Amino acid sequence: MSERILTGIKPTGQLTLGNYIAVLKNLRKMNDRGECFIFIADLHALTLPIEPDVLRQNSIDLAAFYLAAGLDPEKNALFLQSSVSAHAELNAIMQNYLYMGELSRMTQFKDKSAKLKENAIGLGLFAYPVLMACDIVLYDATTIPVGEDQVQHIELTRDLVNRINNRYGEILTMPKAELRKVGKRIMSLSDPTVKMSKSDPKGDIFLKDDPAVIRKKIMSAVTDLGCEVKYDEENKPGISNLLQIYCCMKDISIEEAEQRFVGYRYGDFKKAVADAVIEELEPFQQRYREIVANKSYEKALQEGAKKASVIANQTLKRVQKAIGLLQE
Ligand code: AQP
Repeated sequence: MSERILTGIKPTGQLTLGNYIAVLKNLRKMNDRGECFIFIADLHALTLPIEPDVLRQNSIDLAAFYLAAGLDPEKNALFLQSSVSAHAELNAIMQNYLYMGELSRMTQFKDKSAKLKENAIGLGLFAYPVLMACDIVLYDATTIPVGEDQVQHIELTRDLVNRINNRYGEILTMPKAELRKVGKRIMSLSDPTVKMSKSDPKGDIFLKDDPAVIRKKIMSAVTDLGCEVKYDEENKPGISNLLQIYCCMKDISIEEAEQRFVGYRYGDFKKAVADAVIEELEPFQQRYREIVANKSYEKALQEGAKKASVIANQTLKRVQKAIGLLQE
């Protein structure tokens, strides 16, 4: 089977530069590599409290951003997770094949639940990796491009596939995580020791930010002692983060960027980073505004859900049959 790529983003807040680098920037290349299933993870967005209007608006924005990033809806499937019911149906089955001990070791659960009162931690937050595993196996996905924080969930999905295939025969496809060399974890501009995150927005660059706002945020980003533009995560986390961002915008290696900035002062370096981000995001934002205005995401989502449902239902049936559920 040729490569089948699956990727999703949760519509939990305004999209950040971290989401752009992790997923959106690579969509065009993904289109050329194989068949892509690209979804809006709206069921996952419910794992933390969210207002209905906000969820709706974030989902629309995300669909428009996917299209603005170059997703070809004719060739690939763009859909809402909640519009393909097989996700929830397979989840009801697979939650019996992943265990409490495994789920409680997930660092994302530990991080997110630590910020909540105990009686506000939903079961869905705990069981998030089960649904994520279902998202992946439903499409026989072979390749999952992710940021570093999601690798543990993909490993758990691989354990689940092994478990199911060993017990019932080869019914699920083994996926693998694809991690970029540069940009696997973009950090906050105001605190480069924490991840840039849409549900905890501090020091974020949002994809809807005006160029002037982006410039201001980058120019006031936290930097480090010293004056050399060098990649050193431990001693220079602020400069290292800006270097990563620059490299992702320009598609170059860290070594190339270090060479380029020999003898630069921090201020001039930041200006170059701001120029690079604005140059990349301005045309993308223009396309996004056009798509929102003409609502072309509506047809793309409808067609995408139909295409996705065909494949997802085939997998669901295969699993139901293998485990002994009676099917007409
Ligand atoms: N800062 C980041 N650096 C690199 N990759 C990132 N990703 C997110 N933030 C960064 C990657 O983006 C993809 C989609 O993420 P998601 O929305 O499904 O979940 P997330 O990782 O939890 O992203 P956020 O922004 O931190 O969302 P919230 O705050 O809602 O939890 C994933 O591949 C992710 O790795």
